[in-house]
Amino acid sequence: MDLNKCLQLLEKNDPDVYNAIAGEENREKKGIELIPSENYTYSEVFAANGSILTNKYAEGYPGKRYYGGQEFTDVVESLAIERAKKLFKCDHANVQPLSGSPMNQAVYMAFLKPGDTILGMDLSHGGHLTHGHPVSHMGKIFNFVRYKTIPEEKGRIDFDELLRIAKETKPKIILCGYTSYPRDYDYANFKRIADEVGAITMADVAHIGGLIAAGVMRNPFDYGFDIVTTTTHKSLRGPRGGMILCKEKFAKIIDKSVFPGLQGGPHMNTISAIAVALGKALQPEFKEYGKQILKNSKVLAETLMDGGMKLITNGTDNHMMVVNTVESVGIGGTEAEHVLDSVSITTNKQVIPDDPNPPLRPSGIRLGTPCATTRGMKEDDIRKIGGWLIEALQNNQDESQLKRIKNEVEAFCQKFPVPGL
Ligand code: DSN
Repeated sequence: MDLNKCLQLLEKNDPDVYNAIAGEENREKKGIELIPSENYTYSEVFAANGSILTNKYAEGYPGKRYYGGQEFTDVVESLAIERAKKLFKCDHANVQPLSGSPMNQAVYMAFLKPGDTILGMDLSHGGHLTHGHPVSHMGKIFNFVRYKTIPEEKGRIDFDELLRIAKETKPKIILCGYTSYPRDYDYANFKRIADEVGAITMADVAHIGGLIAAGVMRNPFDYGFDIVTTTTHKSLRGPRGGMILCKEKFAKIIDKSVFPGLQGGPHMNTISAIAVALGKALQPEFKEYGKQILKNSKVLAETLMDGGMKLITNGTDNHMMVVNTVESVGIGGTEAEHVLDSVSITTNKQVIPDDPNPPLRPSGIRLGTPCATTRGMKEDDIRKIGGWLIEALQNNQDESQLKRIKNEVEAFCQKFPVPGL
């Protein structure tokens, strides 16, 4: 396969699609991505993801497929499984979920009947749509009961209250995990409460999978967790996909729930690319990468707070932070996202705990450092980015200031090539 030749053919035969892809490449190069769930993947991942494995049906699992011709698909899926088990120190890995939502859905369907109860984090406090928001199908099928954090106390979770709720509602699963929570979890306390009420423990570490793999954040399996789910394209830097990791006693029920329960043919090109990314995550450099993400995140949080920005929970222990833009500069998250887009800093609008405003017009933005770190940016670079971000938000009506900041951001970004291209 010659990927350059493939691109040349695309340019010639479908210029509309080619030009959109080229436009995105240029956008990713010229500005700075601060969306905490994104990353720049590796050249080798592009090669595997765009490979001939796209052609292959492989329903089933290595050694037990429903189609012939599986000698190579079995190799890549087994590699992905073995690497995932080693990285996350677990008994079993299912690498077939197409992405984050189906991966969580497959876990719920494995253990619960419609109407059963799951205890999960409130969306506005950092939980994910699949953790029980009413707009998600999951919220319609299962009875989600939500717990909250105490933002003023560094996002602490009140475990006495959690135990009270768990005793009252008798959940089958106690779920911790998040999409916009800037702290780490106290897995030991979740496990203690789950044991007390006889619930399964599940951690959705989609955002911090790479940081756990790098050994710089806590691993739920070290605290006896039953099930861990993670996406593969965030801090793990792989292709877009999901994984369910679990104890051996749940291996069969999880595999059955993914296929044939929820999905058909696995995307073998993606699975081969997951194997590649996990191979990279096993290298010593990945540990350094994880450490640098956290250092950069701390520095960004400090720079923003020193510049008068109000951060939810007053800081961060992971790769992300949430800024209350209404309190900081008097504009909502949607407007802040647009202002920052106009200076080539990409962020995403974000609800804050118990946000009085709706998700499309929320009170904050969410930021993170995996992308900047992948591009080789270190603490001093992050301070500059934080400075531009504050300046842009504070001068959000001043076209000439915004133009100057955009020029400075784009000139700065040229010094940091996007890996993988
Ligand atoms: N969209 C992901 C995120 O940005 O956190 C979660 O689904």
